[in-house]
Amino acid sequence: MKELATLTLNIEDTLAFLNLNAVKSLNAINSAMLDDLNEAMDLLEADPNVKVLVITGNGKAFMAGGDIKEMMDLSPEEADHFIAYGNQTMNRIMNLSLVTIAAVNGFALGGGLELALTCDIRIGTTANKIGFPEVGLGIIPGYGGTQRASRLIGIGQTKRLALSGEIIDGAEAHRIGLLEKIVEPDQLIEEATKFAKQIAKNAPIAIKQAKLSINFGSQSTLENGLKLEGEIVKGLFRTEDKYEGMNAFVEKRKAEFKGK
Ligand code: CO8
Repeated sequence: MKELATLTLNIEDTLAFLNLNAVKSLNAINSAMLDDLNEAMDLLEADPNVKVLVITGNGKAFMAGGDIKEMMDLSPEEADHFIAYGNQTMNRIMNLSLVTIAAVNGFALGGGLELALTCDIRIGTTANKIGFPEVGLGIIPGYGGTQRASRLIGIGQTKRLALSGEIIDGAEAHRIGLLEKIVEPDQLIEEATKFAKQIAKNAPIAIKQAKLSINFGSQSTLENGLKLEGEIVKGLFRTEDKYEGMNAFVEKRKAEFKGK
């Protein structure tokens, strides 16, 4: 277990659990947390055994957004740095080669929703309060929210949230596709862990390549996306895991993947 000022990172074999731990400020994201997120990613990238990362928040919030107390006195120049550093960190999380699951507890507002949007999968709860309240503070989502939300739930629902500051509950977030799964609050970590294990038991290279193909496709033309998918699937036919997976099916046994 690695304990940093604003979060803890716990690696358990193929799974890792990152708990935001700035409970007094409802895990509001500031420069210190950005530093810690980057340090956590350094550790994760150095451990090739980890297949799935679950991110959650300690206390009653996943994250209540950017740290308003840090942002309020920033000059426009200082804000430039805060915005660039935040975006660089969010992009780094999105492009991690391991699979990321946001186990969204309680509030996920502003930057908190933006962090959840960098993850591959969002599991929420019936007790969630989710939204983009930034326009009420005189700004807009600045850690990729307007772009990533539009790609996930469409322009209309993104405008609904980002222009009004409306806070929606977990059921509504699930209905519009902002959460892929929804459970009761006391089942959140159990469900996220179960799903993480389900992902981690699959062929490691295939998991990574599926993520890459989907992420690339969401930012490119259909033609280019299909081209990349074709290259990837051809490449996977050269892996040992492809032989193992298909042989195991025919031999009616459990596949033993090696990530080769
Ligand atoms: N920043 C700093 N401190 C916060 C934040 C925050 N975003 N949210 C909560 N806190 C603090 C409170 O100030 C309070 O501290 P204290 O005890 O010292 O007064 C403590 O956390 C507990 O909060 P509350 O007492 O308010 O708890 P409640 O349960 O009454 O309310 C809410 C919970 C509804 C979540 C409420 O705290 C709230 O509305 N928070 C702000 C939500 C918000 O507006 N988020 C968007 C922030 S902007 C943003 O996310 C942009 C990110 C990227 C920006 C990049 C461009 C610069």
